[in-house]
Amino acid sequence: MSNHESHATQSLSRKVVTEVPGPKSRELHERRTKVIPPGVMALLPVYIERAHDAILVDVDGNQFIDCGAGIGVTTVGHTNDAVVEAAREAMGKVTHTLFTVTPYEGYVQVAEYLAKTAPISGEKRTMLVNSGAEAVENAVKIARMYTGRPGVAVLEYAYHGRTMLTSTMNHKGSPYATGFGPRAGDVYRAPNSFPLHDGLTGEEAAKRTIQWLEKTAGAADLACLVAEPIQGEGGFVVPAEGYLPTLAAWCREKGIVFIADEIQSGIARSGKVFATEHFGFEPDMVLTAKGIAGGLPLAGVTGRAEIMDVAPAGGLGGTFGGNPVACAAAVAVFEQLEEGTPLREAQRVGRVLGAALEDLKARHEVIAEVRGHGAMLAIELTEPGTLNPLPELVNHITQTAAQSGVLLLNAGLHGNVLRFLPPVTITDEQIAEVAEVIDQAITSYQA
Ligand code: PLZ
Repeated sequence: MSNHESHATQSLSRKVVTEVPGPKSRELHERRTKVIPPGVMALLPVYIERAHDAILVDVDGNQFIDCGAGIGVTTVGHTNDAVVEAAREAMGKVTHTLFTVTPYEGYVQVAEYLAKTAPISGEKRTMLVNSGAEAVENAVKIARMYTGRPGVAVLEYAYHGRTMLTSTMNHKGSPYATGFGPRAGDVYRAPNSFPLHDGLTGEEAAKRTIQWLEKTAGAADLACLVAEPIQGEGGFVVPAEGYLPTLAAWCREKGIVFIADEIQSGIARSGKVFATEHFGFEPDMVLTAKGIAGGLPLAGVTGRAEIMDVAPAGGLGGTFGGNPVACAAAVAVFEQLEEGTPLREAQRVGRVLGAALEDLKARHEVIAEVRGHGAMLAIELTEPGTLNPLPELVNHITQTAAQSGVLLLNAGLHGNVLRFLPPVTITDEQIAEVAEVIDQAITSYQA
């Protein structure tokens, strides 16, 4: 516990001392626009100076309750003491070698933890890369080599990244792929299971997905099906019970590799180490990133040994993949996972925030649904009595909340979902404040 700076930040709470963004942030933003293209956007252009647990402190001294955790990254809390300490120590020992040139223990340790925790039976292997999109790319490459087939099946509402292949795999053309083409070939987007909108049981929805894929792609042409057990950017879509197990059984029967993209839903986010565990099925591969290293860039492709072992020596790698500092941070995250605190805290957030959101739903007809698991919850906002999306209301809420010192993220194909993925260290009091801010924002919109 040598991290005195973060301890000083620990007791911080929500505080707004300037308009948002404040003068220093506006000045930085001005500088930024001269050197950074607008394609790299800023949802809330307050410039962050430091952060701890669930609080972000900006350069003007404003303190925000963070309900986004850098889009699901700092699950164990911003500047988590053990993560910071482990990374500092590793940094001073070895910053980089390139694991495929001269290896080091940290990479092996992360692969051992993933072999132990990934929801796949039997022998497992892991390769480490830098980002979620890179994990998806590698998983698809390996699945193609293993099956000798080209096709990649994905689901409606999916998000898998911003590289050429993964931006083709996303449901949303704009802003991810439109105009950036040509897109990757052999990607087939099938209907998903979205209980609020399709009213189907898991079996019915799976049947629809399977029929669609068999008709358009043909099972014999499919290398893999890539699915987020709980869809992230798509709006925290939780599939109906039985959907994923039915798909997984079909994949097994047809020799299609089932790849669970747990980049947003994994590593304690949903109240289980992997969200897959909520649904009772076994994928062939599971992808991790975001929360795995507590804020440092690291991602993993973990899969059944039989599949992972097909790539020849030298066929997999990358300069920075499994960087020693990032691996040390990941080990610090896994040690905490083993001890149990992040899971217990994610479950607490699920209970406390879940109840607060249900309470809001009871008082505001515009909330069509509260959904999700653990510290991965969302509300969908629609015109009362219909399912017509209300993205303007979501914008109003996020903007009003920012002015009150709460950072909220939207999601969903139509931008009408508010998603909550705070660091699990967010306190019950902070959750109550967030709910109150949203309550007032909805009321002020309707007024
Ligand atoms: N798969 C399920 O959620 C990343 C995107 C942020 P990278 N989601 C946040 C942005 O606007 O670029 C994500 C995900 C799922 C893959 C990815 C991609 O992970 O680490 O951003 O490449």
